[in-house]
Amino acid sequence: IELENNMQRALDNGEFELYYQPKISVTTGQVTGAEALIRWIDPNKGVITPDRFIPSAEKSGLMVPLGDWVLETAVRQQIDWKKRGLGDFQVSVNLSPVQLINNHFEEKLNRLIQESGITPSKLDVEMTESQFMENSEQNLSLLHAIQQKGISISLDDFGTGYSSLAYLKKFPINTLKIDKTFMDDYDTESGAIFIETIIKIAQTLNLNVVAEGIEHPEQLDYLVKTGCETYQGFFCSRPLPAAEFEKFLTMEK
Ligand code: G
Ligand code: G
Ligand code: MN
Ligand code: NA
Repeated sequence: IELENNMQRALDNGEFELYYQPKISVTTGQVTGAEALIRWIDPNKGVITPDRFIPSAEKSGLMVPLGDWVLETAVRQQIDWKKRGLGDFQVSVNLSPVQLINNHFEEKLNRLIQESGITPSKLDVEMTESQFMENSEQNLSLLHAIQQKGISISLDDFGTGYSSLAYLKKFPINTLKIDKTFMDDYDTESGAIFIETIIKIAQTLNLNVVAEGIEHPEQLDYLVKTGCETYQGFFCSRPLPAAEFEKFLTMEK
């Protein structure tokens, strides 16, 4: 309860901040996107990471307004970077399942697109496998509607949940994100087989593929050989506050 009260106050006081981690082209090294990752900057405790407050936000009902704030902030940021000539790339936002269950989600997206003027294809939403499977019938039509607006949909942490190949076929998905745990094992025979099989599945289904958690140059060398187009990871950059992310963009150019 105390945490919940504190979170509501933090939202009112503007203590939440979005950090951004670049998505990088494996072949060109260019920034192709940015994943928004929320942080709570508590005046006393400093930076609090989302695994410490998202679960209670989901239980308390605060996740809906907090998720709205994340979407609005990320969309505004995309447009601001575009206007300032820093880049016109896609921003990705992680969605919580409670945001999808909320009846007004589609309406909110429509309003956000209209009021902000963002090109819908510059917005990407990331969801985990378990999120796709919960309430799958309701989600299916909502996700189709989201994709029909031109927004893209990424399947996050792919391979760690219980998704079956049937889900990949049935659900509107643009991108598979290969979970870090797979990328950690790239240098073992069976590890490489898993990664390459996921990439093959993505190619077969015409999906984009992003490798997550790339920390070492050897992993990037490996990715070049596999045909994976995009990666994310500390090797290129940690998630950064917007101002630092902008410095990173300027250095890249
Ligand atoms: O950035 P970090 O590794 O601390 O993120 C931890 C977890 O929190 C990840 O699973 C990430 O997807 C999730 N997360 C980060 N930002 C958001 C957000 O804005 N909304 C939701 N629902 N989850 C987020
Ligand atoms: O669940 P999701 O994929 O949205 O979570 C992304 C989380 O992974 C972020 O919290 C981010 O801080 C973390 N992350 C991103 N790149 C790396 C990396 O190279 N190594 C590690 N250990 N974590 C990473
Ligand atoms: Mn993610
Ligand atoms: Na992930």
